[in-house]
Amino acid sequence: MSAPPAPRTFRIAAIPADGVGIEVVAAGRAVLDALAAGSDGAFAFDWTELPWGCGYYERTGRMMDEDGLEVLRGFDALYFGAVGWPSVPDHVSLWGLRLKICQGFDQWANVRPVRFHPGVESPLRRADEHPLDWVVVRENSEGEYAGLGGRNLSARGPGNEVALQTALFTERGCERIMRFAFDLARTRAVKKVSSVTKSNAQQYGMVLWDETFERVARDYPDVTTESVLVDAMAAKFVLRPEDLSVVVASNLNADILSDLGSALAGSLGLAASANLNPERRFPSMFEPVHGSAPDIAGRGVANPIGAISSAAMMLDHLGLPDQAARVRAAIEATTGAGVLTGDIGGKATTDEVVAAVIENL
Ligand code: GGG
Repeated sequence: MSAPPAPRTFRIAAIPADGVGIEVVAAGRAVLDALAAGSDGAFAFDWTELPWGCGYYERTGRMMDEDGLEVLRGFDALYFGAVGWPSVPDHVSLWGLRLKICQGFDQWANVRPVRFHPGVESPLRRADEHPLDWVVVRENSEGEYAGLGGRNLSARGPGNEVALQTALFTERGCERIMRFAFDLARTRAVKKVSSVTKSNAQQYGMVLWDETFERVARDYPDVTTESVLVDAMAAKFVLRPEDLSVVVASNLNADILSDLGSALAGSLGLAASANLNPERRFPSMFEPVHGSAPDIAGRGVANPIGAISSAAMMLDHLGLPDQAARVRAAIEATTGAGVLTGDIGGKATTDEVVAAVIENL
């Protein structure tokens, strides 16, 4: 008789942070724990919850501990909620936590699938006629979010301040995210990569982006390509989404387009995201695309699907693709049965959606 497989325990740092982040991370954890409980001991999650976020900032003057990256470094993955609260300036909270982790751990590929769920009405008229499913691949380490620039008032006097916000495009940064997008496209039914540019107006960084895309594309002759201006791509998301498979874009452009994509799928509350360090030198971080939603925080009505789908992406990353597929199927069964939160036209609470997903596992 062969010995049973050794149990695999994954050490996960949970960082719920702010607002609905607290509710949706609890939701995702409940689903993953239910999955582990049903695995006959094959795998388990060892959670460490960290209290960082805007409340922590109000108490300590820091969004996370000074040695926060050292604390996180040894984990198998990070499970993040949402950052931002009206008491703390948004640029302080974002740079003090989420961007500090993404950039500190070189999580240079941000993968944001746009998925359409059964039972969820899309504002796109043609969503019922075409199977729609595409992925936004966001450059997550430089571009418009390089944090370069400064403000200067010097002798100009009040009302005359100047500010520089400089975008950084490196050939290496462009190339690695584009190769990632092409490799991803090769795993999909439609082998196509759409590059989002603005090189007509941004003649330095975006021209380097375009030239790198053309060069990288030559190594993937089996993958169809197109290069589309960001304004035209916004229109295409609405008018011709069936033409999309993998969309690769710079940090800011992809941030905007992925929100548009999830809104077209029905709600931002549905959208999942993985901040990957593909070389696995550092832990990767999984989080819903949505923010902290102070208007509904603490009421138990936040949509947990984005956070649970992000947990499914984490399962893929941890080498549990069958379990990830089970979670995705349970989500589809839940929305298909009409168990929906208010943002997608239903009346269910966060807990009711979580219970239905667990029931459907
Ligand atoms: N869970 C995602 C989140 O907390 N987002 C907050 C935010 O403002 N993000 C801006 C960005 O991702 O660029």
